[in-house]
Amino acid sequence: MKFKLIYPKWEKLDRQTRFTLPPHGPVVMAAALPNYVDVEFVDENVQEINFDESVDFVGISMMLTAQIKRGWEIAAAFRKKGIKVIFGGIATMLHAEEMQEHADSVFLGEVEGRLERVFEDFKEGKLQKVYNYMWDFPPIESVGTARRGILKRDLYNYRGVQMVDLMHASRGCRFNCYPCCTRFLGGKKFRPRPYDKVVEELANIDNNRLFIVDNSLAQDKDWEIGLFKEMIPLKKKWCSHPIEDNDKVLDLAAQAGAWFVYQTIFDSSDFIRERIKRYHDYGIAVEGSILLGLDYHTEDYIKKWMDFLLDIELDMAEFTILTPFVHTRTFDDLHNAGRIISYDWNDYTCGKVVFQPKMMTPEKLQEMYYYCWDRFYEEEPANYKMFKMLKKVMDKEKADGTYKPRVRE
Ligand code: B12
Ligand code: SF4
Repeated sequence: MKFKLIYPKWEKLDRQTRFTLPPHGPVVMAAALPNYVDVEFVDENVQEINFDESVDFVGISMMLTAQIKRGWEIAAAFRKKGIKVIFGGIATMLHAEEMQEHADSVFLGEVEGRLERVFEDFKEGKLQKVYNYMWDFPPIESVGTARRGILKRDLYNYRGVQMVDLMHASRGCRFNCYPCCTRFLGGKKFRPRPYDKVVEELANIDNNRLFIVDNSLAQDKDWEIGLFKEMIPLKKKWCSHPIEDNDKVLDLAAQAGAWFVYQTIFDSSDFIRERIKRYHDYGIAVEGSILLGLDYHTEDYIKKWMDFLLDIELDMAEFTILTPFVHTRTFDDLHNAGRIISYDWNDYTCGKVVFQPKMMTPEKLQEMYYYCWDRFYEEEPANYKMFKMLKKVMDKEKADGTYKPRVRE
């Protein structure tokens, strides 16, 4: 059976460094497909979709809200030809009801151990409108090695340099941050994968540079310590979301190849200054994730905050605008207060103001967003900072003999 799995394109943040990471959801999903399914994957962010190819069944994987309207268009084109379409992925779960209007079937939840039934139903002409496995999590041991072979990996590079492969060592998140919907998706229980499965998967990725995409590694100190100890012999180099602020953990993370972290910078306190310094003390670079538009953010506050960000010497920064994604506390508050000004999901890129800020006009917040990007990268442009980060990883690789020139011919 020929199954075409598609990852729709979305609009990137307009000041962001231009490169595309390989998607993770689809390759993990593909690992759980029954053997008789012949899967072909298309990432529309780097490839064209051939709508004329003959296929039996189409799957559309959507991670971000900003992808879904394009996903609907793609689905409509295939359904017009009589080809059945199933939706899955994070944004499908978040927008479950409206998704059902645009597909033959909608899969909600994690797929491991569940796709046999879906494909049997399809073969027998009994595809269900909804497969709802939300919060009915499969055993974490059943998560298999992602099927990276379906990716055209040489399309994911920065100026010809091969970038990272993606991997996850756990699911769930025990925190419940204001703008985030992960609790709704993966549950509040932290679910680590068994170390041996993680190590086996890591060891078999033929790329030394990785992005460990877990929500936050800082969920369980003992687990982190165990994980990093297991990872040291692999000599991989990796970036991740936050790592626990603890000497032993940071030291082991650095030994295990921690290259940089995406760390939310929520204010200009000494706590944040110290947090960043401590990563740096262990040789771990930091890409700050800075969210603009909270109720106490005035123009003056943001400007002073910018000075602080430059002062603490963040290696890179990504500025985003508070966006009320569904199934977050942010959405509940702004929606209930009548402050949302756009429900057009294409605007939900995190680079556009879609709500009425408390301390300024939407136009001013949009202007401050560009101000922050421009000010942060004024003296050292993003390409230069990016190159410095790459140099850090190359130096680490040269030091432990894992360096391989990765520039494509
Ligand atoms: C990794 C990640 C990223 C990576 C993405 C790398 C990549 N190429 O994939 C990075 C760091 C780049 C990123 C960026 C952003 N992200 Co992000 N990210 C995540 C994170 C932590 C994990 C996603 C993941 O890979 N999960 C693991 C995979 C295996 O799970 P999965 O995709 O659900 O797949 C399973 C099932 O859904 C199913 N499945 C998947 N596809 C399909 C298809 C079919 C047909 C079927 C049947 C099943 C199926 O099978 C899989 C196995 O069970 C999530 C949080 C989360 N826990 O979901 C946020 C999350 C998706 N991100 C989010 C956001 C907002 C962003 C940003 C827009 C803003 C930001 N700065 O964070 C930016 C994007 C900006 C831009 N540049 O365009 C939001 C999405 C909100 C929304 N509604 O759009 C999330 C939910 C976090 C949050 N803040 O709430 N992100
Ligand atoms: S922002 Fe990170 S730590 Fe906070 S709830 Fe979301 S995934 Fe968890």
